[in-house]
Amino acid sequence: MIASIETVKALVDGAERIVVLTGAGVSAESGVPTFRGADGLWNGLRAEDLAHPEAFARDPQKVWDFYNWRRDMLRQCRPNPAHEALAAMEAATPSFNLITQNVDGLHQQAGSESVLELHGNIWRVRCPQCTFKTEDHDVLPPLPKCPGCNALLRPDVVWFGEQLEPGTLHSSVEAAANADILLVIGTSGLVQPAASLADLANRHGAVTVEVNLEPTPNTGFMDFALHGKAGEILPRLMLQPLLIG
Ligand code: BJW
Ligand code: ZN
Repeated sequence: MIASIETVKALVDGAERIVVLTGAGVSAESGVPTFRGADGLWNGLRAEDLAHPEAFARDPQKVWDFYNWRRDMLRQCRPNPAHEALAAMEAATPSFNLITQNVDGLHQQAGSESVLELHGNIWRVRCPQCTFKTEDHDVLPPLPKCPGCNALLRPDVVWFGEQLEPGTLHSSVEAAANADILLVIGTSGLVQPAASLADLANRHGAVTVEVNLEPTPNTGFMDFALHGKAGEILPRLMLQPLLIG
């Protein structure tokens, strides 16, 4: 059901346990391209087709070029009012969980402290052969090698067909199952298991609210939908009433 911001704000204000699931749309107003739709192209290739272990095995140079291009682009991106409103919501709410599918680190840059990163983080790089893992914001050599074992390093992100980090997934499932309200913001809801967190929360009695530019396949089973830009809607959920007198 399409709701008014006032209705959703009253639900957020009245909730004790707030859980938020974000996707690429929350970073769109920071200039980060989304995955699907007209934006989801890189050099004529579909971004989601590069996020595959098979693509990396077939042409690691092309996949690394894509990730290095994104790292370079992301260095210039800053959090937008949606990220900032969610950081403020966390600070104002004793039980708050932010689950993100995004790998860009913009929630943390905005001040969010406890972020469950379902699909990893683009600033981290790891060795598939040994335990080496590192994090920095530089553009890397075209084919970076492990300093320990010389294997080809890879971005520490989750590609299609790969398992999500079990602890992060477990914490996300627990949070969704115990939420009073789940806000699902800027995701097409096509990628599993992230997409089913909304259904899970719903079945456990949470109020579910979708914030998106447009309807998604999940809109039908959400309790409420707000259509518009996350960077315009979320700050309005955090507005405090003016004190008079
Ligand atoms: C705005 C806006 C604004 C724009 N304001 N809104 C069950 C059934 C079928 C398949 C599967 C299943 N379980 C698992 C699978 C397979 C697969 C999957 O889900 N496939 C489907 C696509 C069919 N899942 C997996 O493989 C996952 N692994 C797994 O489950 O392991 C076990 C297993 C394996 C195999 C079989 C069974 C079990 C791993 C998924 C990893 C996804 N990885 C990526 C890349 C991450 C690294 C990187 O960034 O490079 O994650 S793919 C890409 O999609 C990325 C995103 O996090 C993810 C979701 O995208 P998102 O965020 O929703 O973005 P968009 O672009 O799709 O949507 C943006 C939205 O924003 C739109 O709706 C806009 O309208 C909106 N918007 N501006 C508000 N200003
Ligand atoms: Zn190594």
